[in-house]
Amino acid sequence: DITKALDECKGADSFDYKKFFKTCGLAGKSADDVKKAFAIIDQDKSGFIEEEELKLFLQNFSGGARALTDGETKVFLKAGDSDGDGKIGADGTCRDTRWTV
Ligand SMILES: [Ca+2]
Repeated sequence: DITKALDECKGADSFDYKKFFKTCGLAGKSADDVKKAFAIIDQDKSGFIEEEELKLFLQNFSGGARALTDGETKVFLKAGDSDGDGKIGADGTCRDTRWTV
């Protein structure tokens, strides 16, 4: 669940997106559910998840959660950025993301 997932990565540089998705139950969810999660992370509704939004990723789940470190954000972004433009497409199909678990 979410609380456990957040607890597992509360230490700086301990965030692992695969582990997080798995623990919070996002892994194996339908494309529609993933799309909903993307819409929440994409706070300015630009259709893309930019580095700054990704940095605050954990706070979308809990207001008291920490921001990701620069290193964690870069790894997370790189993992999901399929075309290397520095942001992650959050369009209807989410086909632009390589975040798979
Ligand atoms: Ca955005």
